[in-house]
Amino acid sequence: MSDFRPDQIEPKWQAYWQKNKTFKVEEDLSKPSFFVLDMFPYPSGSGLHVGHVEGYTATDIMARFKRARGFDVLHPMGWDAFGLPAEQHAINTGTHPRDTTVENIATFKGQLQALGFAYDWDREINTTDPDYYRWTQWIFLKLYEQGLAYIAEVPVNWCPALGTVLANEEVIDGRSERGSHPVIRKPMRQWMLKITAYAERLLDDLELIDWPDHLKDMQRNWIGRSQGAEVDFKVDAASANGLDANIRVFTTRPDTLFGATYMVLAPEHPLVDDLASDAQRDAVIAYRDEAATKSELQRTELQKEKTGVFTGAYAINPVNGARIPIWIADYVLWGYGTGAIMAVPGHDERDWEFAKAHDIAIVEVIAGGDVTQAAHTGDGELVNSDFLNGKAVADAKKTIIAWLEERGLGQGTINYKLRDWLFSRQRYWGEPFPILHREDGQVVPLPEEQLPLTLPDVERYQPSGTGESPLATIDAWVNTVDPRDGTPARRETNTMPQWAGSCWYYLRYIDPHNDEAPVDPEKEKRWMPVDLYVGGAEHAVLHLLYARFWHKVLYDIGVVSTPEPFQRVVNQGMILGVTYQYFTSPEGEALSYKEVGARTDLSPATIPADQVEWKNEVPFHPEHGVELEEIVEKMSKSRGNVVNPDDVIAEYGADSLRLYEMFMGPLEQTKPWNPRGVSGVHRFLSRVWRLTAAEEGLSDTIVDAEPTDDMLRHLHRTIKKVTEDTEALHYNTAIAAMMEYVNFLYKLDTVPRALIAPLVQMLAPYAPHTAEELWERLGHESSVINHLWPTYEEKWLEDDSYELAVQVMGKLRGEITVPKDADEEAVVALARQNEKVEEHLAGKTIRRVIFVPGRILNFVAN
Ligand code: ANZ
Repeated sequence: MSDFRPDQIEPKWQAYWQKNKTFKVEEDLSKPSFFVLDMFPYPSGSGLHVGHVEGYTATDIMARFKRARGFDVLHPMGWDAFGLPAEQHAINTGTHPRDTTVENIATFKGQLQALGFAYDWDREINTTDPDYYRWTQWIFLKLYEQGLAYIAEVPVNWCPALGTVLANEEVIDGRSERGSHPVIRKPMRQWMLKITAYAERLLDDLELIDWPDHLKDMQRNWIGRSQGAEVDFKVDAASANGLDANIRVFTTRPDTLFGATYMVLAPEHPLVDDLASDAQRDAVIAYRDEAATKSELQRTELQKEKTGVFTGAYAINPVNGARIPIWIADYVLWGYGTGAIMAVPGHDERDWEFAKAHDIAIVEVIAGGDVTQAAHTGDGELVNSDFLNGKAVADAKKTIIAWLEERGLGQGTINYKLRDWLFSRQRYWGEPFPILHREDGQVVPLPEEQLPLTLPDVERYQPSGTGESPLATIDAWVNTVDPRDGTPARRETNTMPQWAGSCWYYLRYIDPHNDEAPVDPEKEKRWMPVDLYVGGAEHAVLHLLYARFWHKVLYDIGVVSTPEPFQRVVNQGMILGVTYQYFTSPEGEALSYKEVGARTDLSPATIPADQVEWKNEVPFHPEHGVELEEIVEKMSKSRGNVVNPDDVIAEYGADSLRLYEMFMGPLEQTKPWNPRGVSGVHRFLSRVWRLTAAEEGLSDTIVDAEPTDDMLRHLHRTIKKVTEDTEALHYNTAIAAMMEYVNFLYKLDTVPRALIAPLVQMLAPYAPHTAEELWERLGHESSVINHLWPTYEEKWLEDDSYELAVQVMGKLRGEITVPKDADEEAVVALARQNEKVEEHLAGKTIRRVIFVPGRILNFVAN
C-alpha cells in the first residue's frame, strides 16, 4: 500500500503536459471538431476564486472527455485585461496598468496551471495586446463603415468633485462610489453603436440556439420588444404661445385613446421650452434640473411618488377633439419611444396614481374594473369610445390603428427597450478608437494599414478634469495629421469599454497568430459556432448580447459563417460561502444562537469554517464551547467566508478540488461550500489510489485474471452511466457512479486489470493528474487522453435477475428477486424462503403452482 501524494503527482504531470504539448489542438480535419469555451477572466489582483474553478473545471472535463471520444478539441484560455481596476490602481500607485496586468496574468496563469486545465496555451490571448486589439479596432472600423458607429451627445455620469465621468457601476444612489460625491447626468460627446438595428434579429435568432430558458428570457426582456402605435397630438396653439406643433406619443394601448385625459413629456423633451407658459416656466425649469440628477432606475420605480409639473399648454386628442393638459414628469423617459405619452389613468397604474396625485380626470374606456379605485389594466369591452364601443381590446387596437393610418394621424409600430450602446469611456486603459477629428470638422477613420493604433505611455492616469480621458493631455499623441492628405487632425481620445475585447475573443482563439485577418475563413468554418460556452449568470445579458451583435455584423460582412456565436450556453451556479455564527453580550459573554431568546443587547459574531469544532456533526466554538449556527451567503471578503483555491490545493491537491466542486451538486445550481466536503472526495481518490497503486508500480491486488460476468455487469453499467452523465454535464452523478463502482471493487479480493483501466480512463477528465499517474503505472506510454474512451456492451447492461410478484390464492403476498433464467423449481424454493409467503401457506396444502416467468408466481393452496 502506498500513500496518495497529490503534491508529488500533480506537478509531475503538469510539467509533462507542458513539455509534450499534450493539449495542443490537433487541427486534424479527419476528426469532428468540438469548441469548448470559458468566459475568460479579468485578471484582478485577488486571483482566482472558487467560482472560476467551478466553470473552468466543468469545461475542462468536457474538453478531455470529447478528446477521448475522438474529437479534435479547441479549449483555449485568455485574458480580458482592459478595465477599471488596473486603471484605478495606476491612479493610486502610479504603476502602469500594463505592468499590473502582466503581474496579475502571471498569478492567474500559475493558478490555472496548478489546476491542470487542458488548455492549448499556444493560443493564449490577451485583449490588451496590440496584436489582439488591432483587430478589435478593425472590427470597429467595419462597424463604422456599416453606419453602425456614430457620435452623439449623450448624458453620462459626471462627478464634478472628482472631475471625471463614472461608469454606472461606480455610481451608488446618485453618488460616486469613491468619496461619495454627488454625480449628475451631463451630456457629452460619445460613440454609440447601433445595436438597435439588430434588435429584431437578436430576438428572433434566440430560436436557433440551445440556451437555458431563463437566459433567453433575460435577453428577450432586455431587448424588450413592444408592439403598439405612434399617435400625433396637435398642440393647442392658443395655449402655447402660438406654437404650431404635433407631439408624437408611443403607446402599446392605442385602444384606450378615448381615455387619454392628459399628456406627459419627458422633462428633456425638446418641445418643453416652447410649450411652457410664462406662469409655469420657472417651475418647469426647476423640475427639469431636478430630474437631471436621477437615474433611469430611480425615475421609473413603480412605488415612487408620481411627481410632475403642468406646462401651461394643452393638446388636442385626435379621436374626440378633447383639450387635454400637457405635463412634464420624470416617469416618462426621454430615451424610450418618443419621449412623450398619452396618459390613460383609467387603465395604466402609473397614470392613475399621477392623476390622483394631481387631480386629473379619470375616464373609463375598458369595462370590467372600477377606475375610481384602481387602474383596470386587464381586458374587457370598450366603452365611452364612440366607434370602438363593444369591441374587445385586441380588435379595438386593430380598428384604431387602421383609423389613425387612414387619416395620417399615426401608425402601428414596434418599439424596443434596447438602447443603442454607449461605446466610449473617458479612460486610459482601453482600446484607442482608430478615428481622426480633422481640423476642417470631418471625422474620418484611420486607414486599416495603420492599425494597431497603440496606447501611448502617460505620466499620470488621473482624469483630465474636463471629463476627457487622460489621453487628451498627451499632445504628441493627440495632435497628428490625416495620412490621406496631411490635414491636421486630433485623435479621438475616448477609449472603448471593457466589453469590446470580449465581443469577439472566441474567434481569435481559432487563429490567434493571423496577421492578415481576425480569423481565417476556412478555420472559422471548421470551428464555429462554439459548441459549449460556460460562465456566470452575471453575463447573461450584456456580454452575451454584445457578442451576439458583433457576431451578426461580422456575419453580414462575411467574416464569419454562422449567424450565432454560441450554440450552447450553460450558467454555472454560484458557490456560496459558509460561516458559523454565535452572539456576544455587552459583558463579553459568548452565547449560542439558541440562547438569544428575546434579548436585544447581543451582537452577532462569526468564525470561519476551519476553526469550528465538530462534535457529532454539530458545530461548536473552539474556545467558548457554544453551539454555532451555519450561515450561508455570497462569498465576500468582509464576511470572511471566501475560500481560496490555493489553500485547498495545498491541503488536498487540485484533483480533489476539481472533483469536489463537480460533486457539490448540479452544475447550474447555487451551492454552499461545505468545508468538510473536499476531504470526502479526497478520501475517494485515496481509495482509488490504494486500490491500484503500490509504493512503486501497481498494487498486488491488481491481477491479470478474466473478470466474471457479475464484474463485467458492474463495469459496463458504470461506463454507460458515466458516459451519458458526462455528456449531459451531470458531473455529480457521474462521480457518484464511479464511487459506487469503487465500492464494488473494494469488496473483491483481487481486481482483474480489465476492471481498473476503464475506471482510470473515466476518472481522467475529472481528476486528471491521479488518472495519468495510474495510467502510466498500468503500463501505458502516452497520456490517458490519447486513448479512446471505454465503451459499454449492451449485453452486460441487462439485469441478471428480476423482481417477481408472489401470490397465494391470487392475493399478492410478497416480492422476491430471482435469477433471470431460474426455473419453476428454483423460483418456488426462493418464494418459500419469503416469510410473508410462508405465513400464508402455513397449514395449507399446495394444490397447484402457476408460474409465468418474468411476471408472476401463484400458489393455489388450501
Ligand atoms: C397609453 C397607455 C394606456 C399605455 C394604457 C399603457 C397602458 P412598454 O410595454 O414598456 O413598451 N410609455 C411610452 N413611452 C414611454 C416613455 N418614454 N417613458 C415612460 N413610459 C412610456 O410600455 C409602453 C407604454 O409605456 C406606453 O403605452 C406608454 O403608456 C408608456 F392603458 O400609452 B401607454
